[in-house]
Amino acid sequence: MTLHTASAHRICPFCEAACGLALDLEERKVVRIRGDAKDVFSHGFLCPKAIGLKDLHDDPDRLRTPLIKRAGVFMEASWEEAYAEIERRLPSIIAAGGPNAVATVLGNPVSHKMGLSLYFPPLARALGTRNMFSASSVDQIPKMLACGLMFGSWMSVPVPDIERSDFLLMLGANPMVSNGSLWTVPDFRGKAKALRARGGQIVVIDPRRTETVAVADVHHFIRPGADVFFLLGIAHTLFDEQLVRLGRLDGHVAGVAELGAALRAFAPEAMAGRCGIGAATMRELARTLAATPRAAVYGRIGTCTQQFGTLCSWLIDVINVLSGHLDEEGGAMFPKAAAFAANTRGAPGAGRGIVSGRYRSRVSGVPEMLGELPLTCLAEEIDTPGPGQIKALIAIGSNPVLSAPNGARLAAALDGLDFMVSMDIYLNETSRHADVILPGLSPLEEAHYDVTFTQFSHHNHARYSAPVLARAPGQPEEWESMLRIAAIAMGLGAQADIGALDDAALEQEVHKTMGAAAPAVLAALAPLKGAERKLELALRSGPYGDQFGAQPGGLKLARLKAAPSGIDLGPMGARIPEALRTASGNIELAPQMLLDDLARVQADLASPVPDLVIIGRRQLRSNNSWMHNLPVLAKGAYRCTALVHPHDAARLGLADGARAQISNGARQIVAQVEVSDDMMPGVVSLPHGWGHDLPGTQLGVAAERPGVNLNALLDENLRDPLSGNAVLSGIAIKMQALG
Ligand SMILES: Nc1nc2c(c(=O)[nH]1)N[C@H]1C(S)=C(S)[C@@H](COP(=O)(O)OP(=O)(O)OC[C@H]3O[C@@H](n4cnc5c(=O)[nH]c(N)nc54)[C@H](O)[C@@H]3O)O[C@H]1N2
Ligand SMILES: Nc1nc2c(c(=O)[nH]1)N[C@H]1C(S)=C(S)[C@@H](COP(=O)(O)OP(=O)(O)OC[C@H]3O[C@@H](n4cnc5c(=O)[nH]c(N)nc54)[C@H](O)[C@@H]3O)O[C@H]1N2
Ligand code: SF4
Ligand SMILES: [Mo]
Repeated sequence: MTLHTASAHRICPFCEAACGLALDLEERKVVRIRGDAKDVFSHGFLCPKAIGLKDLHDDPDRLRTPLIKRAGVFMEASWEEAYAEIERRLPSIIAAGGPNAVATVLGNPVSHKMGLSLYFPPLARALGTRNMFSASSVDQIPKMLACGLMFGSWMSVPVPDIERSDFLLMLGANPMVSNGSLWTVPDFRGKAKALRARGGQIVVIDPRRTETVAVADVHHFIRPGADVFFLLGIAHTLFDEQLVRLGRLDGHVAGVAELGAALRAFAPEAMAGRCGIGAATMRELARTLAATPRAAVYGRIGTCTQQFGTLCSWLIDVINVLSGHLDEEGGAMFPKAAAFAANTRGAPGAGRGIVSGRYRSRVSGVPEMLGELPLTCLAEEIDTPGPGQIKALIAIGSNPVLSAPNGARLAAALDGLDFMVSMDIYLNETSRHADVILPGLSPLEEAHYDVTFTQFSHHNHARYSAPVLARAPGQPEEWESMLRIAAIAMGLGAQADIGALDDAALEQEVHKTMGAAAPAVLAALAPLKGAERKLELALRSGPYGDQFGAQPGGLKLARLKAAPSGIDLGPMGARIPEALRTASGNIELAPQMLLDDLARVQADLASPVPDLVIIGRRQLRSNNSWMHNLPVLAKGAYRCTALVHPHDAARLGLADGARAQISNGARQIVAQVEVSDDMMPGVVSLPHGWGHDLPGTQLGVAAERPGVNLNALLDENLRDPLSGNAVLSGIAIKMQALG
């Protein structure tokens, strides 16, 4: 007997680093997972989570069959039965309540899955609802708003060119654990080490002395939520000390004078007390940024999930522009993705800019952003009666009962819905509320192209992964289920020919974008279907594409398939003004909406500083709320601990390892204390995504050590008013020892 062995490649779908993995198979089972040393982008790097791919595939709790809830109990069902149940219940809700009676909520995995990200738009069009929600509004939407206003498209987010940089100022990010976010940068450790080896320096601003601080040169504690004061102090200094130099961007930047005037009130000396970082440090950092030819400022989730999230996000790139580092080698540059990037489509250099606030949420009147309403408004839109109330929900790769503030209210609201569908791979804290659960495939069973994170990659590349293992017969891909639900919403029924629907949509799109070339393009795409066909169209018509023959040697799917370790498209290059899509064709440095918000900062300067606040924390062997069921990642020491500075522990009588009650008004949780001088005094850190002790789930491993839910403490009504993003950081708490 011969052993059937094989090897395969797969881009890791677990985080934004998007590492290329090499898998060894025996008898069609994965036996080994390594980093793919030949990968043109990640060069063999992987983290411990990658091994979880195997555990996920084998997890007995992972759903493989649709579930339908009957009389409160989930029963296994066929795909036909599951779609029929949706057809039986969804259309009457739309008929009675109109399109807004159905809501959608998308979670983080949607952006890691080609099928989900490419086929949500047709589902959204078919539903026509304004009630769309996603994890973006507990995450990065402030950055997208700021970049949209400055550069003209939501996804034009500059990223540090770390391989050529000599100075990095990083705020509210911990890439040693998160492996980077809005910055696809596998092996941050290796790149940081190389930066320092060539004489460069990394400065980290964080209320915790993080794992990233351990590979940096300098660390400053900052009061949670106070980054705006620090960044204003630096931006002020650039004007005050005549350090502004636009360099090559001169002539492409509007609003410099207005900005200078607006910043006059924010001298570092006036900001220091509020942010906890001295004025001399802010001035020195401004001078270093101005004097270092290759430098960048980068901020991530810690700078977004706070009440001034949009201002922080804006100021980071304001400083990059003013200090001459935007769009420069070694600075903050714009990736040029091979497919799907809005800033590579249409006429280069100018566009329509972004629009937001086209409508407002029904209950709290929060403005629309990116076609969405804040996730923190979902519960009230369900549990507040009246015309326009949400009656049905389609949740896609989303677990807001744990991931969003006040999950208890949301859980109760979900129980009040007339109908709920979850597209999910687990029966978990959110999907337990569904009437129908449609399980996705294991990542090993589906093809992959990184639609989203190629747009934030520090080095341009294109890679495609073929399915590693065959899926069970009859198991649809997730994009097929989305089209099925779309067909049901359009009144075409569960038996509709979704292939024909997809063809019609493609024809329409190609005729709109390709004009006279459309018939030839459609003929070239004819052999493909679904997500792969969309990918082929985007690649071939994209910035490196073969333009359907006009650029022989250009990219197309067949070339990617022939290069399993990917195709290197080179380091980031200068893209201003070509990448801009603002109406003026300039970088808008001083959008009025942002200047106006400075009044709120002024007013906040005098606010009292609470003596104890809580922030979040990410952990290497975890991914938000959903990887705690994988044995290989769940093992080891108990991790859901509240880190408390020794001074605070002494003051509050909290012992290491003891349990303590943490409260925010009437909201309370009990957590295990871990005394740690890595914390800034007055700041407590607890990871999010835990709390797997709710009834009705099927998460055997996670339930053994459920942890506690940080979000149960947080207030769903606290938002950055500009972007609607949730405030998750710097919330005042009380802490009390338990006997
Ligand atoms: N306090 C606090 N809260 C936070 C954060 C924080 O820092 N602090 N971070 C926020 C951030 S940045 C984010 S992105 C959100 C994340 O919020 P969510 O996206 O709601 O949370 P996840 O835990 O990523 O849940 C993903 C869901 O997708 C399912 N899933 C996994 N793979 C697949 C698949 O292939 N197909 C389908 N259909 N489903 C799949 C999982 O079972 C799970 O139910 O959490 C936010 N919440
Ligand atoms: N292993 C692992 N990797 C992940 C995830 C995960 O759960 N686990 N989640 C993924 C997701 S969805 C995302 S969005 C990314 C996020 O990626 P990152 O943004 O790198 O996320 P964090 O590791 O949470 O780092 C945020 C840092 O901000 C600090 N911080 C908190 N409040 C403030 C503040 O007010 N000001 C400043 N300056 N700092 C503050 C925290 O102490 C923390 O060190 O990570 C992704 N990668
Ligand atoms: S860093 Fe992220 S993408 Fe890379 S192996 Fe780990 S989880 Fe996967
Ligand atoms: Mo996120």
